[in-house]
Amino acid sequence: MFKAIIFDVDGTLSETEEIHREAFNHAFEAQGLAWRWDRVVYRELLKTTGGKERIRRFIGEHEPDRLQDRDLDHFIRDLHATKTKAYMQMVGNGDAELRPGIRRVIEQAIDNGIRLAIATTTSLPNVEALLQSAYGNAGIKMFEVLSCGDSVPKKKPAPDIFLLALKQLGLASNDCVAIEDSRNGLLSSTGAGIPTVVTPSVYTDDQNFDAAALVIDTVSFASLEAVYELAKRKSATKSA
Ligand code: XBP
Ligand code: MG
Repeated sequence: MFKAIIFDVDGTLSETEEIHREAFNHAFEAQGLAWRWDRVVYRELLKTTGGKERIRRFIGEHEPDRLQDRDLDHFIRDLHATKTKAYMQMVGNGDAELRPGIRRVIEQAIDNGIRLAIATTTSLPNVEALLQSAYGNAGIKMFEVLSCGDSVPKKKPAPDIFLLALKQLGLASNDCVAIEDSRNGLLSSTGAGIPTVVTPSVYTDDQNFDAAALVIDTVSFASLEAVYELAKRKSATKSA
């Protein structure tokens, strides 16, 4: 049996990207910017992981002169902080529901002594707000490892964030299974050698998931067990 489940957050634990999008637009308005990200624009921008990196990409594509600004880093950091505050507020108001199947998988993992970890590009305060809203104060303690956002030099699709989660768990990749919703996330988890189940989300349902062991709408504990056993069998045949 696998020893740990490593969860992605946005789009996997919960369909939070619409809340992120609203929070970005709130921050743009609050800072007097005429920018508005609609769903079509956001679907494309989401291919750039990390909110700060996403803002920088948008500036490069729409207001390239700003790239010369000496205080651009400060401007982006400040704008992103406003966005994170708005996001936390909305999640705190209960706007984010766990995706179907997630609560049951977490329950069964705890019943079976399976360790829980998170590997996400989003910021730690956002993860804490979501876990708090879903489980109250006990939420954060349920996850032994919270590997988030800027704690690694390279964000998804680089494997860094999943490698950090493995290191903090003290486990090998083939002791774990991962759940992701996006191609960037899948490339990151499989890049770290972790068998991965993909549950496509509203913003990733058109992406390529060839590297996934399994693509399903709703994750179940049995689907994680199946993916783990398949990966174990594959590595056994390879070494035979
Ligand atoms: C998805 C992301 C994040 C969020 C926005 O993270 O790429 O950037 O879109 O959150 P995940 P921040 O790995 O959980 O799918 O603005 O805090 O980056
Ligand atoms: Mg995701």
